[in-house]
Parts: sequence; structure tokens; C-alpha cells
Amino acid sequence: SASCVDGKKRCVCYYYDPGIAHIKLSDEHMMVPARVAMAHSLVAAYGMLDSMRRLRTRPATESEIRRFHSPEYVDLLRDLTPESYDHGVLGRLKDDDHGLGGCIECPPFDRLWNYCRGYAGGSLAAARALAGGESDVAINWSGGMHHACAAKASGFCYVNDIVLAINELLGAGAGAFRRVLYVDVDAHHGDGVQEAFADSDRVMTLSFHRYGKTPHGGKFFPGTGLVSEIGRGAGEHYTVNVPMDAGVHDDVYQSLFKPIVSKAMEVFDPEAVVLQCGADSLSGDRLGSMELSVRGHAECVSFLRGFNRPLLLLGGGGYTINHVASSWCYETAVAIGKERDLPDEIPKHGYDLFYMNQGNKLHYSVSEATVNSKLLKKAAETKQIVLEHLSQIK
Ligand code: V1S
Ligand code: CA
Ligand code: ZN
Repeated sequence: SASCVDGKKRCVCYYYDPGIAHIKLSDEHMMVPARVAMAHSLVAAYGMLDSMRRLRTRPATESEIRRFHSPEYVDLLRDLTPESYDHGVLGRLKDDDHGLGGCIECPPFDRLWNYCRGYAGGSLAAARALAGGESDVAINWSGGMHHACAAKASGFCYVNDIVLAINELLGAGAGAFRRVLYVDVDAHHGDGVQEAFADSDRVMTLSFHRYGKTPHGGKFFPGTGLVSEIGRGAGEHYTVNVPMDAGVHDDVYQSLFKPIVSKAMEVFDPEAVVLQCGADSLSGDRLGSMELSVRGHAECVSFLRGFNRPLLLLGGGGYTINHVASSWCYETAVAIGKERDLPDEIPKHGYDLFYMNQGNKLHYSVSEATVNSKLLKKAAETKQIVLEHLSQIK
């Protein structure tokens, strides 16, 4: 177990599968699984592996994946390779291509099924360690694929490991949790997880994300996540959305995150928390256009960790890979309570050249916050609406 800043010890279980770390979706694809290998290598170089229980993961089984995903979709994913794609494997489908026909966002690639089983296996193992009481914080940086739906791939996500892991946390077995809070700090709306639990009052989904138009006139992906999306039936009020403008810095972000998360904790009183730590909300990301610093992003982790509930930390988006690795490495340090001990200079290790663009510093510099009164006003309004919405629970 690891002692930490607040003096409490936490047992941190860390899941890393080198077998899926060097997979490529395509030569040009934005999603680069090797960023997790970089984060891992940096965690090792900072000497943090001895402070955690490092556990082997086994790939998720087909039947575990079928607990959420539809039969036809799983058959397709399992059989999809670049070759079967070229030979028309999708042709056997009547009308729906299950998000796999476009080829660019969610391309077929070599070892796709291994990749899906690998990252889902990590999240499931992490959830089991929490449910079994063996761990206080469990980490799988390869997980966090929040857009995948029961029968559809979307936004670089094929299998929704988050839904599988939450279902494991809720499971019927001993040590299972009655209520799970899901928090999503990826720059994109966590639509797949929201939809999966939209009518449940045992799972509250809370996504912070960018919402609105892009400079090209299109909608920022996926175009959902308005405050008015609040859930259905028994799940009404258990879906929470916090849309934000591009350019939000640490202070504005935390002025929403902390009061909203505190309120959610108060009214929902979860027995476990899942935090999707998508790193595309960091400043300098190739897709996100938000402006969080590594410390600002990690503040979300330390804030939630402070509530002392079983905590599952997952990855997600993140497209400037050196930033992603810096962030998840620092958040690993937060989990074990050693963030104050990390020297800012990136240590010599196999990937150190990748950090040159950020001056070889873990805490790379972020543009000055420009005080934008319109952005501040909108954020304050969003906060009010969301807090009122949350106060209707209980
Ligand atoms: N923004 C963005 C973006 N960029 C791409 C993209 C670019 C080049 C490629 F070769 C492939 C894809 N796609 C998008 C987004 C999807 C973002 C997914 C984020 C995933 C996550 O971080 O939340 C979690 C891992 N898609 C779109 O914007 C949709 C389009 C509207 C534009 C791109 N084209 C290819 C399809 C339609
Ligand atoms: Ca989000
Ligand atoms: Zn994202």
C-alpha cells in the first residue's frame, strides 16, 4: 500500500498489458495505443512500479464482451480484419454497418479483436479488484473507450470497457456496489456510457466536455451532452452533463468540476467511482482545444481520490502523445500519493526524446489564461443549472 499526502494509505492496483501497447489502428490514425507504453515507461523511469501492485490481465473473453454488446456486433468485431473487410465481411449485414463501414474513424486493423479483448480485460480485472476489496484504487490507462455502443463502434471506440467494468462493479456477487458514479473528463461527451445507463438510478453518469461549433462549422464530436440530457424513467436526473466552450483553463474548469462533483457525491452517495481520464482536455492536444495543465487535469483525480471510495481510473482520448504520457504518469503518482516526489525533469529512459517539444519537463507550459467574460458567464450559468438539476435528487 502507498502512503500519501492526506496521510491515508491506499492499495493501488495497476494493470498494463504490453501485448496491446504497440498496436496501430492505421498509419495516420490519431489514436496511438503506444502512448500507454510511453506512460508506463515513464512511470517505471520515475520508480513508481514498486509502490503499486502490478497485475497481469487476461484478455476479456467473448462472453464477457457479450454481456453488453449485441450478438451480431460481437460476431462482426471478432471476424473483422483488413482482409475480411476487403472480402466484404460487412456485406453479410442487411442494413447497419455497426459503425465499421466508414473505415477512417473506426478502421478494421490487424489484431483488432486482441486489442479490444486486451483493454476490456484490463478494465474488468481492475473492477474485480475493487469489488473484491483487494484494491482502493485500480488503474487501466488502456481503457476508457466511452463512445462504443451496444451494437456500434464510434469515435475510435469498438468495445465499451467502461460499461463492462461498471456492470462488474454493480454485479450480484459479494462485495458488489449498489451505486456507481461515473465521471468523464475527456474533452468529448461520454455518450456511449450515458446511453447504456440512461434509465438506471444505480449509475450516475457525469461528463465534462467541450460542446459547440468547430471553426470549420461542424459540431464538435459527438455533438451531444447538453445540460438538458438528464436521463429517462428511473434514471431521470442520474444523467448529468457539463458542456463547455473551447479554451477553458484550469481555474474555470475547476470552478465547475469541484462544486458539481461534490454535489453529486452528496446527493448520490456512490459506493464506487469510475473516472475516465481522457487526456485530450489538456492544453496542446491535437483534437481537444481545451487548455488544462497536467496539474489541472490531475486535480480531478486527486479531488475524487479524496472522497475515499473505491476508485477506478481509466484512460480515454489524448492525441498529443507526449502530453498524454506526462499526464497519466503524473496521475499514477497522484494515485499512490507521490506526486510531490516527482522531479519535473523527464528522466532518461527509452522514450525521453519524445518530450523535447515540451522542454523535457513533466509540467509543460500552458498558454496564459485570457480572462474572457463571456466564457466565465456561460460557465457560471452552466454550473447553476447543473447544481439545481442535481438538487432534485433525494
Ligand atoms: N475532432 C475530430 C476527429 N478527427 C477524426 C479523424 C481524423 C483523421 C482520421 F484519420 C480519423 C479520424 N475524427 C474525429 C471525430 C471523432 C473523435 C473521437 C474522439 C474519441 C475520444 O477521445 O473521445 C475517446 C477515445 N469525428 C468527427 O468529428 C466526425 C466526422 C464528424 C469528422 C471526421 N470524419 C472522418 C468523419 C465525420
Ligand atoms: Ca467528457
Ligand atoms: Zn476525447
